[in-house]
Amino acid sequence: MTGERTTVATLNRTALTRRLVERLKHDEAVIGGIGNANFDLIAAGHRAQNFYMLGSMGLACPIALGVALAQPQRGVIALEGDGSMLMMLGSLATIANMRPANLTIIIWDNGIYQITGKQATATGGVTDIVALARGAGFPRAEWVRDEAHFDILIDRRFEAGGPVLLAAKIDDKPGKGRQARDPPLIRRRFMEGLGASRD
Ligand SMILES: Cc1ncc(C[n+]2csc(CCOP(=O)(O)OP(=O)(O)O)c2C)c(N)n1
Repeated sequence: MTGERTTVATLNRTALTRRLVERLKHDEAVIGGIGNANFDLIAAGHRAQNFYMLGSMGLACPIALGVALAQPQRGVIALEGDGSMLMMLGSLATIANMRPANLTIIIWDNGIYQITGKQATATGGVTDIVALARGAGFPRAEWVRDEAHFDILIDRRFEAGGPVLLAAKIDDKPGKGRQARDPPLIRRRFMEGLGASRD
């Protein structure tokens, strides 16, 4: 591993997700990616503004982009695993070019596809997700150095404008909770939570 990545602590997704949710104060929309990102999001306590992506890797960021563009006054946060993010790298370029000032992306980088058996991902090798985001044109992309740094990054994420990408090196622990595997229910609750229900 080279560069800034070598100086960051290995953190825990469950603990960081809890810290994130505790710091939300403005009905922010939070879009959880497939698997562990979702499991820890619901473990931190279900919120009406949470969306849990099921089945498809890499869709937290595209969905969050759509929400951020549709509701520019609302803070929007995407939580995605490194393996899933690697499947949808083009969305970083799209987001950087569309410049939604209200969007934050958090990448949980364990360097493995944890949930399917811990196979290595590219970010477990030489690939640096923060460098990729900067190359895509993100005005701000940073490694989380430790828990206290995470809190500061979350609290001040929009000081220099968005979009922002934060990446944390995390351990190989699985997520703790389980969301309902019911896409229509997840969608309906999310739309209501955002005041966008058409029903
Ligand atoms: C297109 C696609 N390929 C493969 C899978 C199977 N799959 C589901 S989750 C997952 C791993 C996700 O890895 P990552 O995003 O890094 O999260 P982690 O499990 O490490 O927390 C895989 C391979 C899938 N759901 N969709």
